[in-house]
Amino acid sequence: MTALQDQSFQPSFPAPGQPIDELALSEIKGAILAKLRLAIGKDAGMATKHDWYQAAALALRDRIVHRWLTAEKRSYDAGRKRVYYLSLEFLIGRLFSDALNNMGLLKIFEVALGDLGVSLPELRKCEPDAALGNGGLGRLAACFMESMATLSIPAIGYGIRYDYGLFRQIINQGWQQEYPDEWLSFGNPWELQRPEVIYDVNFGGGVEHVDDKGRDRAIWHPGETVQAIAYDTPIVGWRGQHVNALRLWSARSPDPLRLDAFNKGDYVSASAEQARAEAICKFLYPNDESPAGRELRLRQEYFFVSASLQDLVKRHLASDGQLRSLAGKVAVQLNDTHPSLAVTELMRILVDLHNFRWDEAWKITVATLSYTNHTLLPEALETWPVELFERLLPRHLEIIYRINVQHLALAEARAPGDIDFRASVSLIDEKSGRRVRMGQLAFVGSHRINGVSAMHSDLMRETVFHDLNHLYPGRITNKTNGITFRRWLMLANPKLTDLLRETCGEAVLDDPTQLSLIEARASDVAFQQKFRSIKHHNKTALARLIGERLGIKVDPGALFDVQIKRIHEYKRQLLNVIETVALYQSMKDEPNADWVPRVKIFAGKAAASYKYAKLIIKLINDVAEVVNNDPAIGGKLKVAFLPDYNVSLAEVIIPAADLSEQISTAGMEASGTGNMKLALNGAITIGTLDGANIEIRDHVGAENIAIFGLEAGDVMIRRKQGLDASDVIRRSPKLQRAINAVGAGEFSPGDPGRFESIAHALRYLDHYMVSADFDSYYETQRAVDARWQVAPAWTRASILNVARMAWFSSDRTIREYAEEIWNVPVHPVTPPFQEDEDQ
Ligand code: T68
Repeated sequence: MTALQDQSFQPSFPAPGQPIDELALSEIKGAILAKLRLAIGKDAGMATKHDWYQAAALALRDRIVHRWLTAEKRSYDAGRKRVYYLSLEFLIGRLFSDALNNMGLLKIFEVALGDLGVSLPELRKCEPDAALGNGGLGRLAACFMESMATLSIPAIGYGIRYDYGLFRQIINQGWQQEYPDEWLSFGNPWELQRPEVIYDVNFGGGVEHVDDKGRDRAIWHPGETVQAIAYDTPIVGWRGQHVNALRLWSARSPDPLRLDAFNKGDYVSASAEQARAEAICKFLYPNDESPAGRELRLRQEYFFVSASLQDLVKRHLASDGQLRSLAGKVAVQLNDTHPSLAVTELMRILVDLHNFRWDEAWKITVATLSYTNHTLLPEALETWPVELFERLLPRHLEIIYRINVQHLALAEARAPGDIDFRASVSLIDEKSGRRVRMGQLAFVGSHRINGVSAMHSDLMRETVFHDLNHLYPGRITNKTNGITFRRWLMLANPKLTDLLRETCGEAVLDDPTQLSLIEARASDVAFQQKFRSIKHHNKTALARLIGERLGIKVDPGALFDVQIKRIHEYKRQLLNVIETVALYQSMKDEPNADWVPRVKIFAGKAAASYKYAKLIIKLINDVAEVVNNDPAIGGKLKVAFLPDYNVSLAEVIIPAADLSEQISTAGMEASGTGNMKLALNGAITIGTLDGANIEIRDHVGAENIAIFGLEAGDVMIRRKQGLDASDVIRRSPKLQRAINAVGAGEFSPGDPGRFESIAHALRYLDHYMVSADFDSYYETQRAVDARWQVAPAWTRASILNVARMAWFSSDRTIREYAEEIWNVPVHPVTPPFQEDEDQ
């Protein structure tokens, strides 16, 4: 066994300038070359960059797999409780650098590849950005996987291996266009196919009832079967001490080819079943905050829930022999309502397949499951027509009805005769056709339900889950989101990381609370100078990218104002662009005033069917076209919309940001996580009191964040008064002028009516409070300008943001889930290094 495969081998995380171990270096080089020849089938002389990337990734994977197998064995031998994270989305992005960094092999691979004549930064770009998620929800799942591995929690993430991830966004003449994301076309070196791990997943057919002494048992005779095959991707934790699997299911037909049809020359029908089965894992639904409302989506949900539960039950039976102990050995976390069918599927497994009495099965189910809610938007709360359920999942519908009987009896006991209360908590919505409510189902079937920020969890108790909270008091709890610092600080911002290591000591890599040590240096001129030059370096890289991709020249000395997230009305990119217009108009009025040079940077995708969001993208691009080319403002304002936002682009933008736009309508953003990534990298937040912004303010200090606008309570009151914004517009000449310019086509001279609908909404249908919040936002932006002009004060606030963000590490979040929901122990990382005590 080689040194690097040996389990006692301790990965090294060399500080800058520390020498490399020559023996390990030559071994890595040998491993990469061997992969190139034996796994890729190429010689160094003929290998493409992509071949080198694959070879290096495979060499790294070998080292991870050794640790993975050891970790698996260790946790089984110890009979440890396992966590299963069920999510239809994992927005993992690229894994190469992440895995290298966590294994402590980043430096040595860089040198090894350099010696072989290839550059690591170049190879990194060969890896497609795995976009198996829409936005925050999917990225959170990816951060959680990394933190669970870091904390040595035995866990599996279950999801779907989509052939095509989130669409690729192209901006054509300012409009968004969607193209398929072919992320698997060059193969995927990280995954291991498990042809032997295969489960039948059934749909349709009918149900036969068994008279079995009141056990409610049934036999389901399905009409269709699809097979789920496992693909495992190892997720390595910090310092490589523990590795977990991300297990993604691919669908195929048990009968891939009907030979009779094929032999008759009917090739289409011969593989029709295969096509129908494969459709399940073909696409990630490009929906953010609104359910697809399509049968295929429900098929996806049941497909992955059923395969995952079969898999975890089998594993549990193999180690424990009986299901009675399930909740003691297994915790299943439902990431939003998409896996809610786990409630009914686990009941079906226990009652129909393992002969449990209903009540005992129910206790086990509730004790095993817990559910995370990510949104309060009524249009995003998933429901499915009863008729569709009847056709696709007849037994599950019966189970839902049976759960509902018991549940409504409890409601009746709690509020006798209160029909409205019963209707509000029922699993079936009787108002708009009969529909199954997935949020209610997940709530009733879980022992804990959590929101993702303090405010969001409070609003859950007060609004959508008010009545359910009354019925099951104490179930709702809060787990404020977090982000993995390994990716969002160490990897994205290596220069800042070096400065932090130098200032706080090596322990900062393991324990983010050490970041607070830079507080003492926040006003230190020399430290500020270093800090600023790192930001400038990152901004220069982003400016280069903006130049390359958009042909727009931006000055790295300008204030980089960043809004990067899904395009949605409630996130209010529109507020930002209207303020841009107003600022532009003011600059034109007084071209010689002392304007702070600003670059407004936008990136984000709109759901393909979300017309209004796509129009907002067009408006941003039309405003950019005019502003960027107007010599009258002397380049003081630039607008850049970077296309195809993804994890890799975020890794470049975030370290370069000065100002972080977190400007959602108060009460509408459940948490946000981009807000945390940007603040951790020293951006100052301009934001509303919404989601986790509130907790960010509490941590960084009110003087180091720019808060503006209506609060959630104000928004509710104002909405009740009506959505007409004429009053605020009348009082705000700047707003009036900006809306008029947009509405009259000043930014769309070739199509003057293009943005009339936007102007109309701003005037009369201000549901998202864009007009209502405009003045407050505009003034706060000018206060930001004033602060920017005092560089030491700005830098101090920026440093204090970094120093005080430790709490937003996803390690903290996962520790809370582990202790308060899953009841599993965590094992913090044990650093291999010893601080030199003589120093
Ligand atoms: C986000 N939700 C929240 N949803 O908007 C954000 N929705 O505030 C929060 O920080 C984040 O979750 C993590 O908790 C989403 O990203 C979706 O992507 C989504 C996908 C499918 C259907 C509905």
